[in-house]
Amino acid sequence: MTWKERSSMKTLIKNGMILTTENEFKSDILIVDEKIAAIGKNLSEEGVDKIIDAEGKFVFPGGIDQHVHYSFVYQGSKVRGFETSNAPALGGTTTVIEFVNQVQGKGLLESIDEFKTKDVDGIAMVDYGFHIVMTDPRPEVIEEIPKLAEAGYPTLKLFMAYKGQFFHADDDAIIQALTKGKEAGITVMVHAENGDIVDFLTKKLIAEGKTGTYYHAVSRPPVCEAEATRRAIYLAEMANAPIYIVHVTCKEALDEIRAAYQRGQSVYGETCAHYLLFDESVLDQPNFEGAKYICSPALRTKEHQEPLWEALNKGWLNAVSSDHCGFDFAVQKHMGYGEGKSFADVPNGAPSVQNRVNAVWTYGVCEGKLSRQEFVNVIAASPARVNGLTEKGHIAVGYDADIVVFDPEYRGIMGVANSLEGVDYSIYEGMEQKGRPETVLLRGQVIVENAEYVGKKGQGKLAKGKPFGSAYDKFEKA
Ligand code: DUC
Ligand code: ZN
Ligand code: ZN
Repeated sequence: MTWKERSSMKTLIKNGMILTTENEFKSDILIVDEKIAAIGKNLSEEGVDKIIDAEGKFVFPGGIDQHVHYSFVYQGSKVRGFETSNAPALGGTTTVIEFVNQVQGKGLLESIDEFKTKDVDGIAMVDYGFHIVMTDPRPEVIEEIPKLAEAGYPTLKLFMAYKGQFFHADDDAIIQALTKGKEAGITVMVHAENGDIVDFLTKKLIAEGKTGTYYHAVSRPPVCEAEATRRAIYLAEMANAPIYIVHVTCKEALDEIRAAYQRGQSVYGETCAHYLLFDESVLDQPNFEGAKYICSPALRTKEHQEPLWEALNKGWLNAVSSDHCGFDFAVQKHMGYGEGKSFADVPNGAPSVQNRVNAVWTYGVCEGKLSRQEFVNVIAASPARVNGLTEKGHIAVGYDADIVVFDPEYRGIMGVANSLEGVDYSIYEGMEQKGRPETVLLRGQVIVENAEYVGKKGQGKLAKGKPFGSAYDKFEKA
């Protein structure tokens, strides 16, 4: 074998039903090294190193989870990090985008670089990108915003909630980020909850002795999300910039997004699998077990779920993310349960990165709420476009060979026993799962085989995003 032959690895996926956002068709896929090289029927097996039989299987682009927290710290407690990023791989997600908090006193890129060097390089098992969370909007930091685009990080997030925490952002910071960001095609994202309302209601509930986990939902009702969503939309209109609302949960916020969308404004959002599948009743459990479902925004009543599915169908929301945040239940209970403690002391977050794709398939596609094309759109294609990942999220020649071969016949039960998330519980415990990723390829390399993770630590690479992602489609590009 010559050096040239050895240096190129060929894999053939045969006879799978390929899913795209537009259609589905039975075909073979030839992968050469990291890229999809050909798609067609009866592709030649000559010189092929590995053949994957996908007869009877669906083949779709590796999931892109644009909303994960592997670095989140709350009152000194830290989530599980990238050492557990084999969990998304097993669940059919090949790229995650992490929210990195800007360290106070440091720059935006400096904060990302520090986290990347210390906690991601040599560890990540799927590809990754970063959204910086601006926490310290000094003039020189605002000036730095366009540099994010050059570095391959074309998004920036602000937390309208969490009053009193260092990462809370006021309207001034949002206006400045929108105005500066649009110069360079940076998409500004917001966690839209009115921090003052949450603060006011939390204090009131605690003074009334209402400290149990259910009151988390009472402390941050839909109106507090709707108000912040509306405000963010108007701030974006004033700045003539697009805006992206993360984890939309309720009808009232959707009303604001839909109205803006219909006015022609560039407003998009995502929801998360848990808002589609769970309602606030799970917060009301004995032994503080409801803490497992304390995430923000809070879970809502059931009546909000159908409008969220509808919004995904209509394109007012264009992604289903996980908002993965892996705090142990033991930590949540320790922090929030007992004398002088309350729901407000519980670190917020739901571990959910592994089950996102399976949950949307089982409870979306199999229940007739999403077509298979919409499924591909919300779990991979649209997040790729929003984040400028122009070589991911689609099965076509020239794209990264991030591919899931999915067995639709599998039946199983989700839960912590099958989880690689490294957390001591699963919000999906005991729920039925229909179908599963049988083989997963990351840039042409098999990282899941026979539904077992077989990849290597450090195999994940930085996936740089291009500026002017799809939230800018209605704008003239600079
Ligand atoms: N919400 C959560 O539930 N966890 C992390 C951060 C957030 O906004
Ligand atoms: Zn958030
Ligand atoms: Zn989040």
